[in-house]
Amino acid sequence: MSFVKSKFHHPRLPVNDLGLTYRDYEGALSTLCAGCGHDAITSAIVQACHELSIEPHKVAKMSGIGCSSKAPNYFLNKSHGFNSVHGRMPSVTTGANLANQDLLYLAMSGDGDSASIGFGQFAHVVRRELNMVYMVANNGVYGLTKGQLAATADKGVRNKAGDLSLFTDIDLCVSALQLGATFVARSFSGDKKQLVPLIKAAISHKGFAFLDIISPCVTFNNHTGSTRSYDYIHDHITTAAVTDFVPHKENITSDCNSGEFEDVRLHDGSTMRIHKIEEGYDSKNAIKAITDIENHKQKGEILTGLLYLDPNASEFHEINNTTDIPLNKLEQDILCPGNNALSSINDNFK
Ligand SMILES: Cc1ncc(C[n+]2csc(CCOP(=O)(O)OP(=O)(O)O)c2C)c(N)n1
Ligand code: SF4
Ligand SMILES: [Mg+2]
Repeated sequence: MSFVKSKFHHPRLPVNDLGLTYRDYEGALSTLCAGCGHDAITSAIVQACHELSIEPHKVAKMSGIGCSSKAPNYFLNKSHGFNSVHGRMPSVTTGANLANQDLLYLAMSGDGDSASIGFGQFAHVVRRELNMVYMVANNGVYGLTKGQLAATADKGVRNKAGDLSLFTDIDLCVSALQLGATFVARSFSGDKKQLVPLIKAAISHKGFAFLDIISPCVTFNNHTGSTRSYDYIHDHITTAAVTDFVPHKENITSDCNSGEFEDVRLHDGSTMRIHKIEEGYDSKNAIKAITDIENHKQKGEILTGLLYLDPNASEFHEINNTTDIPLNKLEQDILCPGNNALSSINDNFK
């Protein structure tokens, strides 16, 4: 197998507003197992960023450790990236975002990375409402270390080695909702039609956007009895709302009858269109979203789609009233308040 990616592409590939083709948003050749769900997520991210005409140099790809955390190497090779430490991506992203709020923080994590060693960091970055897109490639196992059960594995399932999951699983969408995330969605790596608009909407959301993506591990969690295998997901997936994403510069067109969809205006002026297939599904109700997730789980189903959105969300810098200028661009004269200011501060402590 060759590990060199061909640079050749068709001369008439479609270009976006920046004149870039989707190939300009690709990364290195993937070294993940053939058929790994994480590669499908990579492809959805490439498509979403190309269609949104994201400037690659204004993106910071953040990750921890795991097969999923390797994935940022396979998209957006012209962007910044920080492959950090297992479970520590949220604190590294918080630091980076504090220093430069002008970048788009696209984070990729695994269920081991976020629901086990990094669960504490996950909880705090949600409640701090950091402006970022936090994606978890959820396969129910630690893929990179050969298939140990992750904390997202359903109680009672066995991994490929036969080990039984003894404890209650952690549902990261439920946790994110309880901790105050203002955008919460779940999707499946094999459903690009649903995944791409959700990624685009998450990118346009101002505030903390969480996306849990069921992403089967073909090597260690695709056996009979697994609740994260391709077959199981195909048989048990239920869609809460079919979501479409419409950038504000495009005319909104639809051949749906009114009542079949709802347009939700996002903070950046773009529009998210939710096609309701469940009578009265309300994506603005976090409590109901938790109940819906749990009710479907009782029936052995995985509820996907946009589960919750607060279009008027705030974010970390706003809440903390920080300066609009990225900290890494503050000049000496702003950073140093001068003698008089220092003297008056000191006077307060006398
Ligand atoms: C501090 C630390 N503890 C443990 C490990 C070993 N380790 C590497 S990846 C991993 C789990 C990865 O699982 P997940 O985050 O679900 O990613 P996946 O490989 O399934 O995509 C573990 C336990 C490590 N690298 N660092
Ligand atoms: S071990 Fe599993 S998660 Fe890791 S690359 Fe292979 S299929 Fe993907
Ligand atoms: Mg995993």
